[in-house]
Amino acid sequence: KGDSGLSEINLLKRQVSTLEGQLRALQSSFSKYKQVIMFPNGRIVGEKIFMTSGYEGNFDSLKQRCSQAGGQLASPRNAAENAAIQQIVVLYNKSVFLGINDIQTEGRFKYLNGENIVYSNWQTGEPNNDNGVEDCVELYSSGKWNDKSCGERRLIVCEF
Ligand code: 293
Ligand code: CA
Repeated sequence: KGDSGLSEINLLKRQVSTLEGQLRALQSSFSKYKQVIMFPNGRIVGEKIFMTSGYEGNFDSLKQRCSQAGGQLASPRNAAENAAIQQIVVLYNKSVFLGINDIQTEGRFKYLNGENIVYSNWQTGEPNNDNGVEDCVELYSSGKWNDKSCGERRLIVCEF
């Protein structure tokens, strides 16, 4: 059993080296597929992916469509995520509805899971609950937010 231990080690070394090569190839292939699939309607921020299908509808319709696809309406939790959604708004020149509203309690904006928002980017003077009917949140091409009636139609952006 003298050098059979050594050849076992050498065998394992060759197997590890083979796997390293296969992993590098997989990483490079995956990287290219991500570029392709994100063009031009998707953005990646950390672990989060934002994507539009170009569909427009009211808040309930957008919420349902994102959920049906296994995601949820875009809910930016920091400036980087907000900027990624803004890029999609600029690309389409259409404002989007976020997964944020104050339907439950006027003036207390929450995510769809009921959590209070941890980040906001209101336009100066917003939210103003204009005419007392604005419980949803749209994101402008400036990246700034405005509260707006949930019955208006806006561009869909989902997060996954
Ligand atoms: C008012 C005053 C405007 C503002 C608008 C939006 C509607 O008309 O300055 O832009 O409300 O807040 O959501
Ligand atoms: Ca408003």
